[in-house]
This record gives sequence, structure tokens and C-alpha cells, in this order.
Amino acid sequence: MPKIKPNKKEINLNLFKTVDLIRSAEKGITKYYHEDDMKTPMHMSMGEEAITAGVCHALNSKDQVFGYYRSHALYISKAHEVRSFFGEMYGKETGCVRGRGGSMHLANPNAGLMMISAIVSSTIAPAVGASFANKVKRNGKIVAVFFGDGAVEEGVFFESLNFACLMKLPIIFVCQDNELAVDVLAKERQGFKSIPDIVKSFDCNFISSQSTDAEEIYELTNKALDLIKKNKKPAFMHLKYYRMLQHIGVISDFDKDSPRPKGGFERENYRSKKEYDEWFKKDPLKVLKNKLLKLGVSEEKVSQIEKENYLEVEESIKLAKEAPFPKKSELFDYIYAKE
Ligand SMILES: Cc1ncc(C[n+]2csc(CCOP(=O)(O)OP(=O)(O)O)c2C)c(N)n1
Ligand SMILES: [Mg+2]
Repeated sequence: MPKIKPNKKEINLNLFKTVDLIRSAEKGITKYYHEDDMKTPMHMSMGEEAITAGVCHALNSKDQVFGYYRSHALYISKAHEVRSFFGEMYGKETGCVRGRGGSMHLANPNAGLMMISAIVSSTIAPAVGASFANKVKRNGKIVAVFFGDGAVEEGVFFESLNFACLMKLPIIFVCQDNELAVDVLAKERQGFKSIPDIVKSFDCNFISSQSTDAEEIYELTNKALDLIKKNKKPAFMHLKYYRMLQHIGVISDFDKDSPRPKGGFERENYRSKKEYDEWFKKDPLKVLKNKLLKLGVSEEKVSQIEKENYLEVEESIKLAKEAPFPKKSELFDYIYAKE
């Protein structure tokens, strides 16, 4: 059966629900992180939500995504839930990987979120492997693998892209380019002209955007999916965004009230307040909210979605705090080898 395309208002409402849930969840993290009960480093997604929400809305629920340590937004865009998300943040048995993983090792295979990892570039090869398996099985599943611009500087990226192009795999490479690896700018790291220049020399479909409008990313992903279907070549989406917070942790570089954490990663003044202000005007959440109002959605409806998301986040945090830790006797369960 051909997919019936939802109308513009419906698409934007669904995207707003997702993007607002992601933002609410991260605001929840920000609110409670100082209590020190979430024993996991946080690589926050604020700023990248349009990318994950847009791509995942275009995928089917059976399609598979692979992420990296900055994947709160990806998790919520694909799994549409925050109960086991917060269970995981608190290291509890109710977490999506039963409290073993934390923020950098989320997974939810039933929802198609296969793995994320703390090692730069490390999920790209498994994603290509999964896509190869899907092709052999002819099960129609698409893989989307998300990674930062820093991942392009790793050898495994080239091998994986090469193999995917050679084997004509049904996979979308989603490069989330914030032009930073921690506090090192792209021009200080890259011995090549640009990421598009590299990728265009491979035999794949190439799409790029700087948009923070999730609907635009959704439409571009549909285009990528059509191209994969038509010419059987993988797609590469090069998508720019601004990382709103510091590399790790819950404050921005420009928070006047929150002092920079001692032993923080970033150099002073590695990016400008002007750039921050410019991107902030294009905050993915603001973009969607303004669009909904222009499309005739009432302020009450928008506030109702925001309230529902807020309450769901607060309830999920409460349940996570009350939930049990994994049992000590199960410490060595779910690992490859035991002594
Ligand atoms: C193989 C490897 N090298 C170095 C690191 C240390 N490291 C952690 S995050 C990071 C920056 C990666 O930047 P990017 O891929 O652009 O992702 P972003 O944090 O900007 O989202 C580095 C170098 C690592 N985790 N893994
Ligand atoms: Mg980066």
C-alpha cells in the first residue's frame, strides 16, 4: 500500500511534539543534574533536534538508526518515549539498557534504535553491516547512521562509506556538522577542502542543508529515500547545526549565571557570542512553534502539547528516581565473556 502523505499541519504538529519532548527532556536533565543522581556524562542535543526529528519522521518504524554519544534527540525521535530514557539516565533497572549504559550507550532495538557509542565513528561500520544484512535478507529496511563532523576524520568512516557505495546499500549517512570537535574548529583539524568535497568523490547521493526547520529535513530525507529506491545508491546528508551547549555538561558557553565548570574541556573564547545569538534566532523549537501558529494552530493547542510533554518528563524522572538499581548478582549479565 502506498504511504498516504500527511498534510502540512499534521507533519508540523508531529514534529513539534517530538522536538518539544526532546527539549523538555533536556530541560529536565538540566534541572536535576546538579543533584548528582544521574551518574553519566551528558552530551546534550540542544540545537540538533530538527535533524533527528526530521530524519526519523521520514523513516518507517521498522527502519534502523545508529547514533553516537550525542544522541538524546535521536533516541526520543525514534523511540518516542522518555520513561526508559530517564530510567537509563539514573542507571536503573527500568532503563532502556537496564541501567548499564547511561547517556552515551542508549539503545532500543524494538523501536529500531540499534546502538550508540562513546567512541567517535564507531557505530558507522556496524550500521553498514546491518544495512548489508538488510539487503541480503531483502527485508526493505533502511538504516540511518548519525555521526558528527569529527567522525569524518577517522579511517573507519572511509572504509564504511566505500563499502556501502560499492555494495549499493540502502543506508543514509547523516553527518551532523557543528564544525566543532570539542573546541577544535573544522579548519584547525581538517586536511581536506570540505566534507562535501570528500563525499562527492564517492558514488552516492549527496544532499546538504543548513536548515533548522525539521519539516525541511523531513522533506530532504524523503528525497534521499526516493533516490535510494531509484538508483540503489546510498545517500549522504550533510546537515549543519549549532551546538547550543558546551561539549559536555548542561551549561552554555555564554551562561552568565552558571560558572564554567572546573576542569571543563573547552578553551576560552573558541566561539563567539554573535554566532550563538544568530543561530539562537533559528532555534529548531522556535521555528516549529512559529510555523504552527502561522498555520492556524491555536496557542492553546501548542501550550497543551508543551504541558503534556513537561508532565511526562517530570513523571518519568520521578519514576526513575524511585526505580531499583540493577541487582549486584546480575552485574556480569549481558556481557560477552565471564571469567
Ligand atoms: C576514537 C575517539 N577519539 C577521540 C575521542 C574523544 N572525543 C570525544 S568527543 C570528540 C569530538 C568529536 O566531534 P564530533 O564527531 O564532531 O561530534 P560532536 O561532539 O561535535 O557532536 C572527541 C575527539 C573519542 N571519544 N573517540
Ligand atoms: Mg562536531
